[in-house]
Amino acid sequence: MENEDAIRFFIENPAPSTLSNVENKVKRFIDLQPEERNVVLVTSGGTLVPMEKNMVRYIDNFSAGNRGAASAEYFCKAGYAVIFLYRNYSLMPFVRHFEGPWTNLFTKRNVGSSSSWEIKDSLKDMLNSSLEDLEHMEKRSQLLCLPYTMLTEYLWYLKTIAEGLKCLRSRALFYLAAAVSDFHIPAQDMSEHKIQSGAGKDKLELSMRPVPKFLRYLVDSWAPEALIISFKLETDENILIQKARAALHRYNHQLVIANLLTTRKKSVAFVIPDSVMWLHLSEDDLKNGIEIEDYIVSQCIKLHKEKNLT
Ligand code: PAZ
Repeated sequence: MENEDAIRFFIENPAPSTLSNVENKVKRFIDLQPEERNVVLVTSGGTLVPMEKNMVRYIDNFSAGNRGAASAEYFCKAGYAVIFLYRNYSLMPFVRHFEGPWTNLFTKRNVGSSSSWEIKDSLKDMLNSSLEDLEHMEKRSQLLCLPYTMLTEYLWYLKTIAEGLKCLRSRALFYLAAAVSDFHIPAQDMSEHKIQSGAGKDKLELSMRPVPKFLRYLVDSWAPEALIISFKLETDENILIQKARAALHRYNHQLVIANLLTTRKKSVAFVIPDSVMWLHLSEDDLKNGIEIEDYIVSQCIKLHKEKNLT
């Protein structure tokens, strides 16, 4: 039944025209990897669900993309090759500290009677080392960045990347930090044109359908030998662990990392079938600029090694 849901979803939402380009890039990237290098897919950012076919309005999932971008960096630094599937214009590895209003990066310098804009002195070293790191990772074929916007693009790309990574068997790791919509408006129910307001309309009623649970297909058939780590975001702490456990039980993968919206940057819980381990940044960590993704990624790599030893 669930399998039929997924097949129907892909029939009703045909592949984006960019899919073969993504497929080729992924294949080339995997071919370039040395035998001993592990490969991780890091997903990041929120998916967008259109309300109209000629889209004016949409429903978005919250995510700035910091978790994904920071984690991708730590995986690269630990020697992994990273496929970074990210929401277009969300944060990106190595240059994530320079996002935001770009005019903030520059200062005006007066030289004699003329003036010119230059990068602020305080940012020069950081910019230099970030761009060096990025260049280094790209030269070593350790980073492939693939943008998506729509939920349908995300799901098609996820499937295609998983199929590409299948040949790596247990060397592949999936680190699913993107915030993926649970609901969508099926194409056949979607308004062709901009939904109209006007006289007599005092409310807008939308009917959305659940998105098939693709994690099941990833675990069962797209990437059965890979280590699969998903994230669970909640806003109510009373249900967080229970929901993470339910996901683990339902999809039968290896780890759910649970976090609350308000504390996600300093606390996460690692939920595995028979235990829960909380990871909190200490006051010292925070003072020293340690990021929680540094610890999360180390734990995930440890788990990947352990899985491949057994
Ligand atoms: O992108 P960000 O750093 O602002 O937030 C990260 C996060 C909360 C989106 C991520 O840790 C997460 O929980 N992703 C899964 C969300 C979900 O339950 O669908």
